[in-house]
Amino acid sequence: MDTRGPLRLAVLTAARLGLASLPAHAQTDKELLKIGKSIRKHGCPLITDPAGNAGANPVDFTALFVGNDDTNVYFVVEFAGPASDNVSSVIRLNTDFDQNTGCNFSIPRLNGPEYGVFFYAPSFSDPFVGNMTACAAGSDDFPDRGGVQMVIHDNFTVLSVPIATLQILTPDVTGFLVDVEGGGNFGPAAYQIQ
Ligand SMILES: [Ca+2]
Ligand SMILES: [Ca+2]
Repeated sequence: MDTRGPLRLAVLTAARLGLASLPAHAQTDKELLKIGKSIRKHGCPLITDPAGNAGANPVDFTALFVGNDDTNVYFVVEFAGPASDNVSSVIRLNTDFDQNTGCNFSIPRLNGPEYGVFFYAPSFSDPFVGNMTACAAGSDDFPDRGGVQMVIHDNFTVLSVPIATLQILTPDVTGFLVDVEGGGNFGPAAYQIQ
């Protein structure tokens, strides 16, 4: 299925709200939540997984939506229960679409990410964008934790990552393969920055 149409719609909606022209870091939680809700309402999920299959893990992933404007890529991660119960998850991004560059995992389909967007229960740690090219990522890999912003609402978490951060390792980035780890491994799926 071609998901680009609905995602483009999500982008247009963000632009109509007057948010696309804001510089990075200018979003309030309210604005980020508004963008996330719009992407979730008007877009199709890029990755889905059933609810109720995570066993004892408090993290039961159900869907990932992705959208972007000129400044940021937005990720909406949906869970079966309250998103505040998410202990630890990571969104991995293979920003050159090459599985032979980036981290080499034991799960072949997940090989090749350059970036990881790590996010946690707020009481545990703030989110950060890490450099995964050597399979080890830290919160100080990029300035200002990679510029990531996060808001948690009901059963979903919205994260924004500046495109400029993705350009640090992949200057000509046009999109990425994305997978989610949180109560299991989901994806990857391809996303083209519009
Ligand atoms: Ca699930
Ligand atoms: Ca790669």
